[in-house]
Amino acid sequence: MNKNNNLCEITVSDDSVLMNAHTFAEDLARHFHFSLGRDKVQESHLYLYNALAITVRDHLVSQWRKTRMARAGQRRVAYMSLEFLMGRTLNNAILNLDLDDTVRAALEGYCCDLEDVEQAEHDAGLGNGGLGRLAACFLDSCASLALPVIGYGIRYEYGMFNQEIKNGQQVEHPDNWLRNGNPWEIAAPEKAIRIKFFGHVDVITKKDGQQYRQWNNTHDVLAVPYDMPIPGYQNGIVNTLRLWKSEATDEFDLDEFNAGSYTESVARKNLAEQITMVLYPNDSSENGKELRLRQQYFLSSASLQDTINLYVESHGKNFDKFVALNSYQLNDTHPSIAVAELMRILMDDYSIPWDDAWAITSQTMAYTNHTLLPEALEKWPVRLFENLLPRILEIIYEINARFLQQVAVCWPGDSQKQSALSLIEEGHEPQVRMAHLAIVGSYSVNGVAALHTELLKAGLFNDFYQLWPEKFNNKTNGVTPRRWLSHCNRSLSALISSKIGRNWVADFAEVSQLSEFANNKAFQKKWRDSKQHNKAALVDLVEEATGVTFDVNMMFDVQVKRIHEYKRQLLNIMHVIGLYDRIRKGDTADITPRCVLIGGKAAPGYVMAKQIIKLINNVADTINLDPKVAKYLKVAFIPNYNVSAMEIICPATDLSEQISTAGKEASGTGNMKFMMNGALTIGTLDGANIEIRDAVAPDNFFLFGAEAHEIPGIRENYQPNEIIANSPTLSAVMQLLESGHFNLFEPGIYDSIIESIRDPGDMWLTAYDFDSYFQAQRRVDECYKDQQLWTQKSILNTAASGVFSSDHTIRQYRDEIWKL
Ligand code: 26W
Repeated sequence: MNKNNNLCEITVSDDSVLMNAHTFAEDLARHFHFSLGRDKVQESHLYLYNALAITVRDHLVSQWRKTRMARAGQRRVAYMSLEFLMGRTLNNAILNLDLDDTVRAALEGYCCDLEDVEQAEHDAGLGNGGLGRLAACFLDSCASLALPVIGYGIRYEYGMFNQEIKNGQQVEHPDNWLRNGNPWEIAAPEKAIRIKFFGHVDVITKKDGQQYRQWNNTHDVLAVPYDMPIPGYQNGIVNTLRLWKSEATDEFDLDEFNAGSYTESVARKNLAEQITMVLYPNDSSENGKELRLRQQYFLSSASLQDTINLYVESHGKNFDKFVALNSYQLNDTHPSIAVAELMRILMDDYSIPWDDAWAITSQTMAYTNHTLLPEALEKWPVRLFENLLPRILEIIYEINARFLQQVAVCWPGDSQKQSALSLIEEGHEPQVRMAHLAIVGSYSVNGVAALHTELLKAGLFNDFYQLWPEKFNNKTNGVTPRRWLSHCNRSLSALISSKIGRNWVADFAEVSQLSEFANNKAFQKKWRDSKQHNKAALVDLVEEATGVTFDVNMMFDVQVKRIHEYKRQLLNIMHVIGLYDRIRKGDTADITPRCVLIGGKAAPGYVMAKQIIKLINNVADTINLDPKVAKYLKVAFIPNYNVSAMEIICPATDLSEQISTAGKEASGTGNMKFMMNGALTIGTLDGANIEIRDAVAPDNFFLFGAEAHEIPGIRENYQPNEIIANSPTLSAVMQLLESGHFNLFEPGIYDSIIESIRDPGDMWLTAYDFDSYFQAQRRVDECYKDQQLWTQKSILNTAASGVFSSDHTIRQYRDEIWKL
């Protein structure tokens, strides 16, 4: 211990001596008995889990400190995201720290398996779907590649809702994921940051006549950091995910206080705490709720101030080196208000003139777009800004005025271009277009798959592309092979390692060596055995969750993702109805028995998506009750699909359903998880499916459906009723739907679904793609009958999945955007 001034530094002699395999069991016992005060293992394993988590965390903390120290003075990236869908942490930490054997040995004294203990951990579901899980995979890859990237997000008290299926319908329950505490987080209340809201802007004139602006009379909220460790894969690196919790300041409203309303004044603190209370469960349409805008500003401001404080600590108020040392990646437009907020901080807090502040901002911000759906593009009413963030609105107006001058130079006298590109959408309720703010303020704009980026450049953002072609680039998504193969599929991982060694976990390109063994009969047999083993685990999960008994000898056909019309779960269930019809009519000669699993959550306000869930459940009930059908077809809707469920589902899947209307799915990442685990894909030419098919070769992918470039032409003269009339299979499906076969006691509940299929304005072209889909499914059936051929294709899929590792993606971010 050495004392200097009032700073007292405590050094621990040598972490590696204190914590090693020998003492792990003792450390675990000590935490169990003393830190937590327990002496019996309960059925829930909660305390044992907590003791184990703290013990593992001890190992992380020393590496965490070393990583932090080694990083001082280096260029860093802040990955800003309203969502981080982390799932469970324990097993990932054990894998990345290489503690598996140690932990298993230590648990022997407690009469339970690691797998049992892991179940006690609640998923951290701080995200909706693809975008949030991508952020989590990226953090794993950044740490594994030893990159100085810090994640910034919100510590929602309630994550993604829990979904229950009651009478076939989705019912939402709050996800109180912190109820039993969170052993992984470390709070630092002393590092809280002040965030301003409301108030007004004063113009102050300095002695030298210079004017500057002050945002006064604000209602401030504190942002308290909670840090989560992000271990790299067996490389001694531990990065940080910093999640902000909102808290009230200890200040009282003086007027209220003097008026004697002490209790009211204290109670008002709740308002501040509301900001980080709950994750918004919408993944495609924004309904302009003020609280959501508060969350966005809260995250952006806290994270920017945090990075700037760190910079100022070592460089003082000279910002010359700021651009060289900092970059911000905006995960969609959700944190794009950071563009204006960085301007505000630099100008108002550090007296930097506009032009210099803009040079800094526009050379540090980078924006990733995740969707082409127009309804998902965020816009905020100007009137909301006026009230909540008046200073920010001023800055947005000024950015816009200067930007529109540039537009005028490029397109002189073109007022249409002015209004199309403006950051402000005029109308009776003027709105701020957040995507425009993000593009104007960033040096990089990227899409998340090749097709998606091309569509952005050619369509949605074409004007911006013409202005600044050099900003636009593609970064095809990826997923981490640690969680999505090594951890979740132990049997296949062991088999892979037996052939090519274990280095593929760190360098996933090495899986390509598997293609050599694709035709090896003995290897194929083991590959199939592993799949059967994983299918047995999924059978248990489905049985427990739904009561439906799947059969490992049937093909497992799976579609799990958010429920959305463009993802076309409806098309999937229509194929199921078509199969059911064939089976009932005795046309079973070339049917391959299959178990169809569908899962996913619908946004609570998305009526059509909820009706689709109900339809899937009713179809499942009808089919599963029919004994004549059981041999050929079983259907289940798995409730509460989440990260932990996917860890059991993707290793057990034979057929991966990626059937979105072409041009609508930006990338998809579930498609990659299935491929890594040896599933074959049936899919459209959409998002990353295109790259998946190219990588594995067309022979090993079941393609169907209209292509993105054909779709506008098809829509022009779309006659679904004619298509239905001309297709016997589709007619039979519609007949079953329209006769009320699946809703005998609930007349009319599917009318709007039926109408949507028959509507010439159907955006998703369900009827158009049906026959093509049905035929592709017949090719699937045929192929699956030849188990050798199927297994060969399965091996080739895993072998070709190397480029879909998020390590590969992150290397591209590192080299082409972040320049780390
Ligand atoms: C306005 C509310 C809101 C919330 C979330 C709008 C949009 C979103 C996300 C953009 C939805 C999302 O998760 N998009 C998905 O991002 C994945 C990662 O890039 C892609 O793989 C998916 O194709 C895309 O749908």
